[in-house]
Amino acid sequence: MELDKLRVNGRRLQASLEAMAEIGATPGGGVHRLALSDEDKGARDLFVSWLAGMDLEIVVDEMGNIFGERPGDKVLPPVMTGSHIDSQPKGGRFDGILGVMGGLEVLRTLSENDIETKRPVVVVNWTNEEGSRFSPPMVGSGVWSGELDINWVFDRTDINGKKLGEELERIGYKGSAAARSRPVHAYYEYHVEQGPVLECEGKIIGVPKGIFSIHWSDVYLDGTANQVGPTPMEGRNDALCSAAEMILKVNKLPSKMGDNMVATVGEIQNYPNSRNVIPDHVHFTVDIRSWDDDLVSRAWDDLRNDFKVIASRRGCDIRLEETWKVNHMPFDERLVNGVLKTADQLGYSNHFMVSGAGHDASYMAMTAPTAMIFVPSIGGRSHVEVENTTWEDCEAGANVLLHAVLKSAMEG
Ligand code: HGY
Ligand code: MN
Ligand code: MN
Repeated sequence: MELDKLRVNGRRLQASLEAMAEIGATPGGGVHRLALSDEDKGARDLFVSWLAGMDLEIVVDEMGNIFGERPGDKVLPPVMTGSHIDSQPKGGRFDGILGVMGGLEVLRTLSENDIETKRPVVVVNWTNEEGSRFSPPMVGSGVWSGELDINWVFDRTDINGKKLGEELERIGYKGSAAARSRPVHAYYEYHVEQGPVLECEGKIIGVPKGIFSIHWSDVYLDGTANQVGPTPMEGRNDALCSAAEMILKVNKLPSKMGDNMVATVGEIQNYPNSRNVIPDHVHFTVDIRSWDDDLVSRAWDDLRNDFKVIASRRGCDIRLEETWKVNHMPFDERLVNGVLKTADQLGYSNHFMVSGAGHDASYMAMTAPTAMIFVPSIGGRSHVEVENTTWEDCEAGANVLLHAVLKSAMEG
């Protein structure tokens, strides 16, 4: 077959996504597939069984990253594509998994058409991209790219005190291969946009210039618990009221700092969480994002000072942890322009944009030329059970991925 006539099998891609959506399916139509959970294991096992059925070389590294390699000239660095199988607690049926299934569909299409590529082509599933159960996110690609220390990552615990490294062992995905980068000719990540831009623009393919800087921190407040009835309002050290004031400061931060910043408190625990006890311990998280790294750092410094003033005024002790930060990551111009051109050649409308969502591509771009391909999220929704993308758009994005990967895989 003429290479430019090659197309993916949209029905087969849909069937793969539907099969994966059953693993951890929630009553609300989403998925609950937290990193290193039994559901994550189930989806990993299914992915590996599909790879095994295609005579690919399968490697699982010590971080549980799963690679399926289709042969080419072993001397040449491969082209890699992939994303993540893990999901948010009440996540969507497309976030992450579309990029893993899209990569698998590309390999299936190349194999069934007996296309011999110069370079090997690798599909990858990165461990714990979401960072919801185990913070920080993107640890599989972070360790692989040399940016995160594997022992520090293994010691990260979930809310129940379970360690990441032990959970990886428990589900049988702590592989023997070193989780260390190798030369990669090009990395493409296919993903739902998770925002409203493509739908507003009426475009099918989004091509981000790169990914925002992301800063994660944890705030721990200690006050004084007491009986709510007899204790006067004056002089209370109410940890939850301190947190409430701080949370509103986070919400106001972007209008204060300007630019394209977003800032969110997504997680909070309140103890003892009893209606007739003044709260004495609160933990909450802060997520700050912008294209401008310095603005993000200044925003955190600003916030940290405000938090200390509030805690002192309310007589609470405060402990601040800067948990994780990744700088903004511009993608490879040649690859980005190649994806835009491929979308044009395939007849798909396309839009040059930026990604406010984090992806493993942030770390991959530190080790290899990298680009991403987005397709629209209906209603701009993601990280929710109603996350949705049309099958036609899924197929369109996979066709762009196919030809972007193929072009790079044929380069000498
Ligand atoms: O946080 C993010 O943007 C990604 O979903 N981990
Ligand atoms: Mn994702
Ligand atoms: Mn996500």
